[in-house]
Amino acid sequence: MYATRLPNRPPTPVNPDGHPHSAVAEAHPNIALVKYWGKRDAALNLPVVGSLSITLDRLRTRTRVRFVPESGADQVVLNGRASEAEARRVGACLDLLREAAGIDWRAEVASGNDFPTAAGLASSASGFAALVLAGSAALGLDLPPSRLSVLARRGSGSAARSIFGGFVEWAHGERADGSDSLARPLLGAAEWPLGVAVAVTSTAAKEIGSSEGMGRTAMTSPYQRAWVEGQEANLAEARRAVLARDFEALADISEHSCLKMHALALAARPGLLYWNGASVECMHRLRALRRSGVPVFFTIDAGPQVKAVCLPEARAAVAAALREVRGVLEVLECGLGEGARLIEDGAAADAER
Ligand code: 2P0
Repeated sequence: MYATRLPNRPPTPVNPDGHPHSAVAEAHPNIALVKYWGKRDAALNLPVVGSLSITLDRLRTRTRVRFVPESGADQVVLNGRASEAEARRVGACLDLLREAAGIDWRAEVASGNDFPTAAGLASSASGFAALVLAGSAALGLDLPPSRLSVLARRGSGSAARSIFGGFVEWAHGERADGSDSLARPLLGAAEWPLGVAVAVTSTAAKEIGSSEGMGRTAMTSPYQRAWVEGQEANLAEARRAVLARDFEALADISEHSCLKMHALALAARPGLLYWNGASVECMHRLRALRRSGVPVFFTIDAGPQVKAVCLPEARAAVAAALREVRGVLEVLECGLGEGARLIEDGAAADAER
């Protein structure tokens, strides 16, 4: 099993200068039910629309951040391999923490996922949520979750939501500096413990990343304005469904938001086609299940994996049905989980794998 879970507070400083220099955090991916697609500021990762998500339990990223009193480039090891491209993105996010702490030390970051990276399973969401929590604790910064959400957003938009567990809403915010574009928890995981079955239909990295896809969509899709104009009403509908624990209502609005996001992206030039044949077969299978009375709906992000969300008692049957679909490689079963948290440093060796 994993390490003992600690409350969400910085560890006791071990050095006389007031910070421990090293900390480990873990976080889970989240899946949007009302989608984020489009940025009002690409540099600050400010979205044009709010979004609403669920944080998963089983899939997780574990990240160790260690600051060393030297100048030079940050080192980032991701799933056991050094990555210069990630080092730049991670370093830019850590700069925000270094600035807050008044320190210019370089960082050594080791991060591991227990699920396929870059295959539409939101590894950047769990990754940047774990990074800012571990990094801030390593510097002895006692930041509230709301501030961590803003910082995680700078690394990857959807990471703002993985700071929290259960049902989460991320506001687009109004301010130019992004200080009001952060996530907040709506309902705890234990208060409506839905099940999720993720049908993996490809393990290849996607061809067009989300940032590029969003930019192309905003520039060329004729449906961009309708997408932005409809979002507030969709969010209100989903929020109501969550707070009333109304599964049918949540199913309707979630499938609508998913298909609308894909319609928007399909209409870009060139069109963004994130599905493969198995993705489409999975949607048909899940619709048939729902028609037969099984409480389940689908959602799909910027990749070919299909996420089936269901009442917990239906999860085994939903997963079994997805495993029968030709082209499904694997089905990952999860529930709803907690937000990002610190774990004991000594017990976290597998962040270094
Ligand atoms: C979402 N997606 O709401 C949407 C739906 C994919 C489809 O957030 O550029 O990796 O880092 O802000 O967060 C994936 O995009 O993009 C995503 P950046 P991110 O979950």
